[in-house]
Amino acid sequence: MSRHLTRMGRSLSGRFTSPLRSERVAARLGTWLGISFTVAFATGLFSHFTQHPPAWLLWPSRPVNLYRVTQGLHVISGIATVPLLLAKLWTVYPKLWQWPPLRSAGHAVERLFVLLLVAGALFQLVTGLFNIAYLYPWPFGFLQAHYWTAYIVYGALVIHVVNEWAKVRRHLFTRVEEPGRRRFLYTVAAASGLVALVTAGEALTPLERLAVLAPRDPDAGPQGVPVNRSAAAAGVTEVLRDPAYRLVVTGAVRTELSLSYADLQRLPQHTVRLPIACVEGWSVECEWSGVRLRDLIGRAGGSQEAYLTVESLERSGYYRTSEVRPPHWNDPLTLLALTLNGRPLDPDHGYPARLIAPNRPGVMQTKWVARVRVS
Ligand SMILES: Nc1nc2c(c(=O)[nH]1)N[C@H]1C(S)=C(S)[C@@H](COP(=O)(O)O)O[C@H]1N2
Ligand SMILES: [Mo]
Repeated sequence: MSRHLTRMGRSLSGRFTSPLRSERVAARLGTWLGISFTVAFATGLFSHFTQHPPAWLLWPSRPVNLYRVTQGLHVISGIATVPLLLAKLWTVYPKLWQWPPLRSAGHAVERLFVLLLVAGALFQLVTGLFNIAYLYPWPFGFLQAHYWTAYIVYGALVIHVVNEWAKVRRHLFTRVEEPGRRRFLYTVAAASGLVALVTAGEALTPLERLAVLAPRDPDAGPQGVPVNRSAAAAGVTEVLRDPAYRLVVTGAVRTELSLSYADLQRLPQHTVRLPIACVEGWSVECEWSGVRLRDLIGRAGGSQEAYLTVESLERSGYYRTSEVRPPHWNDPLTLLALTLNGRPLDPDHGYPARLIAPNRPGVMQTKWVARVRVS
């Protein structure tokens, strides 16, 4: 019986033999994947802790473009991983038909981790791609699922690398001699580079024309800047027309402020160049002008160590408020902006006033600001 099964297993795996498959090819692809996953994991953690910092963490407001760069890298490395992972799976999947499937307890555990790694990696790529396309065809929250799965995948990856290290080391610095295999590797690398390049355009303005895969054209939208959530989608079109608009600074202050749009325009105005860097990967640098947030808090008499909550006119929605900690709001570049590229903000960009601060994800650049709470 067992001999029969062994023969069946062998003939199954025999069916998948291709001269392009070899340990050396698999080791090469595995190394590239190790790099792309490490970049995605590190930049993903960076993005997570930027958006959900523990209470004590004061991340800096400089370099101005840091978040723009790391989040661009996150999306680019994720996309570059797709061809690599498909090629790697194609190279090693005859091993999945290995017989007997479990040789020992150790072998069973090893295979369980490989299963976790493959399933988790596919899950990360699929959810990530759907997210940057703004599609959410699933019942779970993207953020939590993508965040926690990252630990599982990276943990399983580390275990896999430890298990395979002897093999990888043997092959890493040896040339792939066979021309067919070399061509296969070049093709995979080129596919990976190509998808990375056509995505990079949404984050890097000089490559913009190549951004054929990007769901957001960096030029499209009112005032030449893309919009994720329009005024209509946020349900604020009515309130924006309200002449009774006031910007209120309240909470732990000496004097509460209540400023009309005209009052805001009469305060000292400053102009800065700062990017909007969306977590979904697109980014654009724009020119903003308006009132420094630190001037407002100074007028209200708030402490320099205060934490601020910026609140939108938007009634509900995940991004109607954001927290601004001292390094960010004390930075002279941080504005409550009234204009974008030389014109009053379009309603879709946050008229009457929006937050714009350096080294900060787009989701935390709150639009339609009506209140700043000091605590
Ligand atoms: N009140 C509010 N502000 C918001 C959002 C939102 O949904 N509500 N979306 C954020 C996101 S995800 C991004 S990327 C930026 C985009 O700014 P823009 O539309 O001016 O390009 O606004 C941010 N500010
Ligand atoms: Mo965003």
